Amino acid sequence: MTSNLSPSPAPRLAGHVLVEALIAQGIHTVFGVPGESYLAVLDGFHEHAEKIRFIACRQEGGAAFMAEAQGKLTQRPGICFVTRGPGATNASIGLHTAFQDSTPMILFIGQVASDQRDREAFQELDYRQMFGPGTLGFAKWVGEVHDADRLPEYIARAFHTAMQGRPGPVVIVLPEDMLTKMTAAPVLPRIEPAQAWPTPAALASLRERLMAAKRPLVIVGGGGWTPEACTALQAFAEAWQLPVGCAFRFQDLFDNRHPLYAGDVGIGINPKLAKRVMDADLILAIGPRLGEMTTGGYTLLSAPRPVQQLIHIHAGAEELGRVYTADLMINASMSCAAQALASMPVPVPAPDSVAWAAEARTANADYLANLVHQPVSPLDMAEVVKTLGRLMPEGTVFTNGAGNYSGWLHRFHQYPALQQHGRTQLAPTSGAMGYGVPAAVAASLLAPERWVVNIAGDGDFLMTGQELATATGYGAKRLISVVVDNGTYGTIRMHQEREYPGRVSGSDLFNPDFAALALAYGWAAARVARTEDFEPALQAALALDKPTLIHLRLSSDVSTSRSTLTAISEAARKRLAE
Ligand SMILES: Cc1ncc(C[n+]2csc(CCOP(=O)(O)OP(=O)(O)O)c2C)c(N)n1
Repeated sequence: MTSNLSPSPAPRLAGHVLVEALIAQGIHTVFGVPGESYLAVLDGFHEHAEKIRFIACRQEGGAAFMAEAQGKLTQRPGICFVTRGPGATNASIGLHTAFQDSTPMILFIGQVASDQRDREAFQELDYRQMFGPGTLGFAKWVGEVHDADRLPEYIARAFHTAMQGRPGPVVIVLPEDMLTKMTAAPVLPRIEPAQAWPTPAALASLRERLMAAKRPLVIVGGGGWTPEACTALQAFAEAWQLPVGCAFRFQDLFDNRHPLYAGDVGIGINPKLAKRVMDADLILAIGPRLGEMTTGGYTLLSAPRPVQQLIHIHAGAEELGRVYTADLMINASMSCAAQALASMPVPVPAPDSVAWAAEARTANADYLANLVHQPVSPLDMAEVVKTLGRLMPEGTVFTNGAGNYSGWLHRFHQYPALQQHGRTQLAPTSGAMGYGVPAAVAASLLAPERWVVNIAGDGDFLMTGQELATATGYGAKRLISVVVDNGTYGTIRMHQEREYPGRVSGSDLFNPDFAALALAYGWAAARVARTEDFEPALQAALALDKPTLIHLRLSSDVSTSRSTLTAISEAARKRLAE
């Protein structure tokens, strides 16, 4: 029998074999917090320091978010290493985010030695119970490696599982004694995910339904998109003159400046687009799992059977029919689906004569009209976002976590498409606060030539703000963090005013001097309280050779891009009085 593996490598530490395997998979950076449970792996990183680096983060939540961002940026699994119990529990937020966002990621966890298992040994946890697929939301698969000789098999499966079907996180548990065994295990070549193609019959049915439609709308989203797939998606939309909306926090899959762009189907959706979704006679969902945030809480598309005709294309068979019983379900990888759609014969006569050509133009006009805002003083968030869009170089990566402040970014920033600059929106569909700072640090360290802007709420920022130290320590430069300080967990305050007006509880914040904090981390800093001071502060940050934090001081009354706290509270009081 022939083999394509290099012939019998010399025996070496299993911890080293693991690091060699990652290098062979094209991984040059991993994120983590060290632990005594996986010293042999750390020694492997020392051994191969010229080919791979271990970024030591300040908390495992930050490390896991960084790996998740790496997965989004590279479309290959982001890699995170943490120690047992306390490390793994801290990292769980990154796993949950990777799961909800369909991001390929592998979390390696050091585990107690095999001869101590099941004694509740020091920091012992059973990760199969904790993160196993039975929990429906942490990991696609949890593997525990007991035999060092089988490391290549586990790693290969981890890479396949993370990237195939609906992409997502995998956990690999590493018993300490396994890592210190000597093994001659081979290093496997780079793994490519298996792809699923739509069948000719499914495509024919799709085409027939599209030809019969009067008001179709495409919604794109989900994991597994490549530049080629996004290019094909655009070609398909152009050939058929289809309006395209992007699912919640997947706004960079279609060029927002394209005349067929209809806007984002997420939180704070343009009311006209929400109506367009409801009035459509055919929704062609390519890739999104059609979750709560993309469906307006399952109201824009009612579950399980929407009023609109629904064609659902998804890479994970288990997602099809999970919530929505679509009229046509196609189980296909995004690149295969998009290529197949792009090569589908277009209608005769010319595309301009399709029934919905005028609708597509109106959809875009509505999107453009939604970019116009009413100026607010003294500090206008819409102007801040527009200034960033104007001054930052094309292809700048924007990151955020969770909070009302992100609404201005989502509404007013025009993201380019993935095929133009890779992913430029790193934002958690899981709604995890604290995501934006580590995601920005990861993006900056992985691609130092690019500019990265994080926008964070004051609550959001301090959840992972200590990762500013990681940025400084590893020499990040083209990095800006804009902290939107309104002195409150504003989103929660908004919900309180809606449901229990005037009864504020648990949502007020005491904040540090953010600019002074940034300086202490070795960053530059600026304070901005008026719209006109933002542009000079940004210009100064762009001229610097180190990261900058820009502290925006905002009134707590500024709640969303459409309303103030006072207005929300008054409307609620009126409603309750009726
Ligand atoms: C880790 C985490 N904890 C709690 C929440 C619930 N939550 C959602 S938004 C929010 C407040 C965000 O406050 P801030 O960052 O100051 O932004 P703002 O809403 O004021 O713009 C909270 C507590 C969450 N989404 N994630």
